[in-house]
Amino acid sequence: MQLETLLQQAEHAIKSTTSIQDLEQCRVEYLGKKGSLTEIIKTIGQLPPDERKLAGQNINLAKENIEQWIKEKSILLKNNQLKQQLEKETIDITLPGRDTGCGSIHPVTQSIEDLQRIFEQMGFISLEGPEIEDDEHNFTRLNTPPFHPARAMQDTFYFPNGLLLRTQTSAVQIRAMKYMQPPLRMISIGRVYRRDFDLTHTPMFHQIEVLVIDEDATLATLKHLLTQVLQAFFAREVTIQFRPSYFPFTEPSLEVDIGCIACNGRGTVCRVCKQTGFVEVLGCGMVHPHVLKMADVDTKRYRGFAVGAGIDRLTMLKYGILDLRSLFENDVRFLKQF
Ligand code: 2NM
Repeated sequence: MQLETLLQQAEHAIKSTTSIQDLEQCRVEYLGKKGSLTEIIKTIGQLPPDERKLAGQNINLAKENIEQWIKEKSILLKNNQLKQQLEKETIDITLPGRDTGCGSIHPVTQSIEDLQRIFEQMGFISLEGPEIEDDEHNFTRLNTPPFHPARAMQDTFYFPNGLLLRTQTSAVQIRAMKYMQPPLRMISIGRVYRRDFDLTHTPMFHQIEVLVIDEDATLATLKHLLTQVLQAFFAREVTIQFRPSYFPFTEPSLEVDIGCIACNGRGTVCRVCKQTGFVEVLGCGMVHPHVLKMADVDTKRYRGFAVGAGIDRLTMLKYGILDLRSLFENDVRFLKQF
C-alpha cells in the first residue's frame, strides 16, 4: 500500500475513534508487529539501495505522525471520559452527614480523674501496682498473717498457684513505704477484687487508698485532709462524722460518714441514707506499728495515716445513682448524662 494512502486512512481512523479501546485497536492496526506500517517497513529491503534512505525517512516521518495523532486523541478521550465520570458522580454536598455516635467519659473515670487532680494539687504522688499479688503483700505485710480472722472480712479470689487478685491496693503503699524515703504523701487508685456479688457489691470495683508518712502525721491532720478532699470531690460543704472501727492494718481505725447528700442530712424518707442522715464513705486510721516496721519505716521518728475508699460508691453518691449495676452495664444513654 502507498504510504500516502496509509497515512490518510490512519489519520481518519484515529480521529474518528470514540473510545480508548478503539484507539488501541488503531495503534495495533498501524504500528503493531503485524500492522500496516510495519508491513511497509519490511519492504524497504526490496528497494534499490539508493532509494532506501529516502523511503526510510518517509516511513519514520509517517510513524511519528501516527504516534502524534494517537497521543492527541488519547488525551482527548481520557479528558472526555473523566468529564463524563465527574458528571455522573456529582455529590450533593448539602446533604447532612451521617451521625457517628459520640462517647463520653464514664462517671467512675471522671471520679478517678477528679481525685487524682485534687490530691496532686496537695502535693501527693499517684502510684500504681499489679492487680495480681502474692499473699505476703496483700495480707501478711498488712498485719494480716495466715489464719488471722480478718481474712474472712473479704473473700479473696485465689489462683491455683497461690497468687491472688488484690482485695485492696495496699500493696502499692507497702512497697512505697519500703522503697521511698519519708516524708511520703501518696495515693494509689485501681481495680480490686472480692468474692461479693449482690445488689450493692460487684466482684470488681475501684479503690483509692491514701498514705501519709511524716513526723507529725496525726488524726487531726487526717481529719483536716479528709474534710478538704471530700468537699473538693463533692463540690459542696460536707459534714463529717467519725466512728470507731477495726482494720488489722490501722490502730486506731475509723469509719467516716458524710451528711447525706441526697436529703441534706435531714433524715426524712431517703433511699440513700435510709433515714439516718449519714452515709459511710471511707475507712481510715493511723497505720499500725507492725505495718510500719515490716516496711522498714523508722517508727521512732515517723508515724502514718491511711485511707481507703470505694470510688464506685463515691461516684454513686456524688451523682445520685441508686443502682450500682448501671455503672457496669455500659448503656451509653445512661452514661451520657454525667
Ligand atoms: C482502708 C482503711 C484503713 C490502708 C492502710 C494502708 C497501708 F498500706 F498503708 F497500711 N493502705 N491502706 C487502709 C487503712 C485502707 O481501707 C478501707
